[in-house]
Amino acid sequence: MCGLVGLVGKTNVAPDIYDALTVLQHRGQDAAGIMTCSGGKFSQRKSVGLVRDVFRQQHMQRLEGSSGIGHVRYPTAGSIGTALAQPFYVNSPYGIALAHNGNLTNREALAREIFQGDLRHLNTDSDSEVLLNVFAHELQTLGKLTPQAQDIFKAIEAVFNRCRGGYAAVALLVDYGVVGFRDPNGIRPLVIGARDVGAGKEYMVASESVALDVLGFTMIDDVAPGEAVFIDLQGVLHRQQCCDSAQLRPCIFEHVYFARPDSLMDGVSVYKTRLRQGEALAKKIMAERPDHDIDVIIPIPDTSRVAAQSMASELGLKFREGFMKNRYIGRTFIMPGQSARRKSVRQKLNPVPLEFEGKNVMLVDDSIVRGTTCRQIIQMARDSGARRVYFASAAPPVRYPNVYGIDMPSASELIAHKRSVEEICEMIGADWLVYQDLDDLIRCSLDGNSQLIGLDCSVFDGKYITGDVDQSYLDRVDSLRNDEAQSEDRDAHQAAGAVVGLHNDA
Ligand code: PIN
Repeated sequence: MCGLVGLVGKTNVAPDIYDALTVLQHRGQDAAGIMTCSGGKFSQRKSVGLVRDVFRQQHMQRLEGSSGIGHVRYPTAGSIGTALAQPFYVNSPYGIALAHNGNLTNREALAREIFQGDLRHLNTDSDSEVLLNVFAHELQTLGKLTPQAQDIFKAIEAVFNRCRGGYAAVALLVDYGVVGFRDPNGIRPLVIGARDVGAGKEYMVASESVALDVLGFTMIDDVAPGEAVFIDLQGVLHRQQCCDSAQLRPCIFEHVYFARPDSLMDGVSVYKTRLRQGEALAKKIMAERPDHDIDVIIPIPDTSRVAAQSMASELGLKFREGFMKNRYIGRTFIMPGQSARRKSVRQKLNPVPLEFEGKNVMLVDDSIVRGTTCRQIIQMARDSGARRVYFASAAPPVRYPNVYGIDMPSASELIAHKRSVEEICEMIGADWLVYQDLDDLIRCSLDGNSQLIGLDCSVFDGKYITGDVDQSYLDRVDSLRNDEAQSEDRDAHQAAGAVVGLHNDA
């Protein structure tokens, strides 16, 4: 997952983009980048690392201009290293920079078209570079010396016709403004907000509403699926629906894990969704085992806390913080490589023994993906003296790979792939395992907005809503994603990053 920001302001925007990126840091910790535009020139700084490590004072000073875009990224298969940090840039037409969140399912075909038909060069295997080149080509085809909002929207209409998958993007056009767009299914999120300053209105486009909140912007709207927004340098907001067949099917996993709970996504409060998840789990527990002997509900911090709290209150049980988290260690889910993940769990979580000694504990997590960290955590609970260790997942079994921009492991590495709940329970070493039902999870998200009628649930049901994902595509994803392939990729890309040196230290 990645985080995006685009901003057109009245003064230098880099400090606000920096702050917005720190708010979106949970969406990616591998690399960060900012590109700004002033007087017809781009300035950029991008590198690997957290926002606070990538940008130093000297970088910020050089990032001049009242329009800009920013990006935080996490590593996906085949995309690690400084050379792949975003935004990406092309000099023609006009000078365009683009940052992207998501995944194009027809990247390979588009890469061929770009080279053979559009006569453009791609320097990486990143689908963000593909998206940028498709957009640039479509703008170029219009042949306008000075593009108007309608030209930009026409180009984006063509982007939507050519690009499949889940994607949201922000782009910066030299001396024209900032563009934002969201794929025709709205799989990846994007919001727009405004802020009044003395000199007029400033606009921000961002992956999550929380970035608007913290920077003092008022949310205007979610960018609709298949919609594009363009903020020109005079500070005028233009919006247009650029796809006839758009339908809102946002990614349910944003609600499960990725988004911050204080974000509002497509009119749904992520916090309330997670409260509802806990209530639904409690009802399932009462239906499955009305005479259960759970003494205490313990969340596995952080994401599951909200659901665990409402679950405890619905069940009339104690909610206790049994694991203390070292907040200076990154999210394990996006940590590359199995051995690094295993080590980091123990460094990240430490049990409070008095919450476990002699008790039947129900541990709650947002989801079970590989099942490796939860196995360790269950063992930690036993080592701390728990009598019985039960486990609840606020999401259903993750059985299928994600092809829309969430870096799930290959299918063979998903613990629930081709396994029953009983088998999974045994593998993770729990005395009882409860999964959320998919219908309940969907209801928890939809209940927040009556206009929302569907979600992308492919990791749970294997239904890929873009209709272009077949077994051979999944097999290719599988071979790119397993840990062995990823560590080989990492080595290769680190070497390539050093040689290609695409990054430009502003
Ligand atoms: C962790 C969120 N969450 C924890 C991510 C673990 C799956 N894992 C998905 C559970 S946090 S495992 O709140 O962001 O810290 O199934 O791979 O063991």
